[in-house]
Amino acid sequence: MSSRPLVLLLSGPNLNLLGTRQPEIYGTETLDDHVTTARVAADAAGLDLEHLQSNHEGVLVDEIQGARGRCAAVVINPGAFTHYSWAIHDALAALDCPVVELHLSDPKQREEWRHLSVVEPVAAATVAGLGGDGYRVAVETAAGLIAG
Ligand code: CA2
Repeated sequence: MSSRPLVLLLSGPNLNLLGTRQPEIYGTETLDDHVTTARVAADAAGLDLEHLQSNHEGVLVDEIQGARGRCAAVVINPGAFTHYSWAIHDALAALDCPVVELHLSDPKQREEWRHLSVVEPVAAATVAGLGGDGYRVAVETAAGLIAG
């Protein structure tokens, strides 16, 4: 059994489709590729990493609630929930560990409806616009926050 601090990586709706459409925005890598990148970065930082993707808001809320007292940090790409899920906002706000918001694209450079993030106010850091490399940067950011 590992005793390394645990990072929970959460992926929101439609991110399971990565690599199949809109490569000009989201790249050609799959979600599995990004999770592998995150795992390598976590391992190098001495952290364990768990990943869950869901298209369902309540499943993500349950998973965030389950992270309380169990995880050292949460890295989340909430997908479109970023822009309107106050339920995810409230669940993240109740955490006792740092949250890193992650996006492949930079939503603030896209359509106006993507400019609001309801996750941003409860995140210690946001990583956006770096494509797949953002997964490495987000985990390294989480490691820095865990280390204090
Ligand atoms: O840039 C990001 O990572 C986003 O979180 C991705 C979300 C979008 O709603 C956010 O504004 C920004 C959408 C993910 C959907 O990904 C797809 C990938 C391939 C085909 C269809 C959707």
